[in-house]
Amino acid sequence: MLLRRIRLLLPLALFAALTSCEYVRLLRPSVLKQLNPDVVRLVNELPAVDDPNGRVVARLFAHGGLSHATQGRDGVFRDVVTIPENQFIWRPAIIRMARGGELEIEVHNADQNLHAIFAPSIPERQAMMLPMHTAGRVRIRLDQPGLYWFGCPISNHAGRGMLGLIMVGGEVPPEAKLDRPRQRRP
Ligand SMILES: [Cu+2]
Repeated sequence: MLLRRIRLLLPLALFAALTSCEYVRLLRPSVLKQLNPDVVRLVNELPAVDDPNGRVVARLFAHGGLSHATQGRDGVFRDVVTIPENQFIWRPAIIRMARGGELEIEVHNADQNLHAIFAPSIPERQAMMLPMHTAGRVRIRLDQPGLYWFGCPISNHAGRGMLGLIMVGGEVPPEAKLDRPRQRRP
């Protein structure tokens, strides 16, 4: 008898727990509308990023989303980034390169403010000014796998959200890896 009652109550309890759970609210149409393909790509990519970096990336760059740079026949990776109006973000905020090499970023400033891009590169960082409603291209070289930051150096734009990230994939030589197992972080 008791067992039967539990059998009846358990699904009800589970249902109550689920519907009161915050995550279910993510399924509302108004929220789903905000999940544009760039953001979905970012969410899908996060499990591949190691723990501490994954958390930083998720916290700072979620609304700009992620895109995969495409590699042309000439071997150069290319991607297009937009600065939307009045948002002080890069969209996408994260560019994923499958491996090291050259990356050409086409930047469109759709905002009414002057912006600029400072991007890491070997041997020297590249910079480009972007007056309002203009576009331009920067070509950079990143040889090693890892996370590289780019940003807008004007006023406090980077602090307001104009920080972006280039994630370069690929393997590093064994001698460049840490010689200890993966550690648990607090
Ligand atoms: Cu700016």
